[in-house]
Amino acid sequence: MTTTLPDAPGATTALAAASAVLRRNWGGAYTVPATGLYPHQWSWDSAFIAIGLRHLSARRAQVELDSLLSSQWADGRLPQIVYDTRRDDDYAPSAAFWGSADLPGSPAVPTTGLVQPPVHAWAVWLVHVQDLRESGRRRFLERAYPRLLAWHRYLRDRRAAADGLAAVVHPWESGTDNSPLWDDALARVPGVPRAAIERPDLKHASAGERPSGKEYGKYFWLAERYRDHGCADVDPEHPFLLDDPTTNALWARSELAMADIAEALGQDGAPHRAEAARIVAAMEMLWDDGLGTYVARDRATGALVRKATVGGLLALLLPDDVLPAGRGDALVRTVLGRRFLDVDGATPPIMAPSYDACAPDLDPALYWRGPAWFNMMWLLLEGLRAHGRTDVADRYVGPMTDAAVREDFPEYVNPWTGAGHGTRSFSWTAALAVDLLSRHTHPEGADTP
Ligand code: 9WN
Repeated sequence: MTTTLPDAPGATTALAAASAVLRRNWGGAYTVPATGLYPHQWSWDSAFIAIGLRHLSARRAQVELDSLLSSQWADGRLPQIVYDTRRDDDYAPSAAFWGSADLPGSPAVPTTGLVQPPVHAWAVWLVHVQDLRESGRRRFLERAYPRLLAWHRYLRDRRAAADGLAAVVHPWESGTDNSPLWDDALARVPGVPRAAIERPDLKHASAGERPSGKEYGKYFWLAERYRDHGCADVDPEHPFLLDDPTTNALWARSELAMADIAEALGQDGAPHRAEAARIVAAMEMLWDDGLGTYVARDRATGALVRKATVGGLLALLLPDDVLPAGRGDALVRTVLGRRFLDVDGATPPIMAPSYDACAPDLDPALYWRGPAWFNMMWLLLEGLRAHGRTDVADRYVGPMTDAAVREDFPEYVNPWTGAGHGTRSFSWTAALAVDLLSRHTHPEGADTP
């Protein structure tokens, strides 16, 4: 791969295009992921969006996170979706499906009862350090910290088993909805919900790029089951309960950010660092030495789901002094190896596929079963940098941001060609392009070796 960091003039054009997407998708208090396909606020989207927005307006980035944090449930959970009821016919399941107002402890705004991966504390920290003055002036950390504490407490008290790992109760909670990690567990889930299955998503992305009708039946059935048990995390027979590597790695990374936040507020960061170490130690149960990655575990059977997915690599975001000895190197080897970036291969991808490139059932256009996603690639690049591989990370910034702009900020891309799939003008693609272009542009307009 010869392309390296983008040059300054190219970056200026790309930044303008990405900023325009974020402006169009901004609704006054938050940014929708996409105006057609995803017309509400999504939890981990807002965190990634804020990471990009901080370069354009620290205030807007704070407002983005504030609005999500203010939709917190009494038990601390941050909801997967905060609904704009004016658009309730445009996405399914709708606010009417969840009826959150009838559920104990729900916030004043309509939301789902599910959650998404906890990347928020890290996003809050990155937004804070971007503009200390604006953060201080608006008391951003003071407001965010207690809410983040409650959020992490929810994960520990309501989602973690005695062994310390947090489980997801629905594939949507992993953020990697139709990942092959969930196939075997979903096989146990009935596929005929009581509610009619609406698919407004298919107006905005082709059926071959979205989860199937069969999967949607199971998604709705599971959501109904969780809702009908009050979203209370007390259903002993809930048929989908898996320890997710994405959720747990981001939880650990966010605990390190919580330590920074606590210390910036004059409080003790040590309990958060201990919590990160505790989560990482628990994640040993998910380590698959053969694949060189973390995998999922099905709580119903206790079995590991031995499939390599991009989410299994995110522990790379944790520094060597938190990871077990040699683990950082092992993860770097897997990221650069033939299952993902295949740096020594004949046709290396421009971005890491979401699923093992060596798996015969990889589909480069189908959602979380092969395409490359910008948030995951951004996380991998951060992880490579955290492990001293800035040289490698730099090589991907140009190709990745080029693909983002050329394809009109697609939701996901073919990892090898960069061809866009899913919806376009997708907010986190634009936001993370803003972040990469703002931080890693080559000032002279020449290639970096
Ligand atoms: C369900 C909003 C979300 C992302 C997820 C992505 C997709 C939703 C869907 O879009 O999921 O949450 O309807 O497919 O998988 O990661 O947060 O962008």
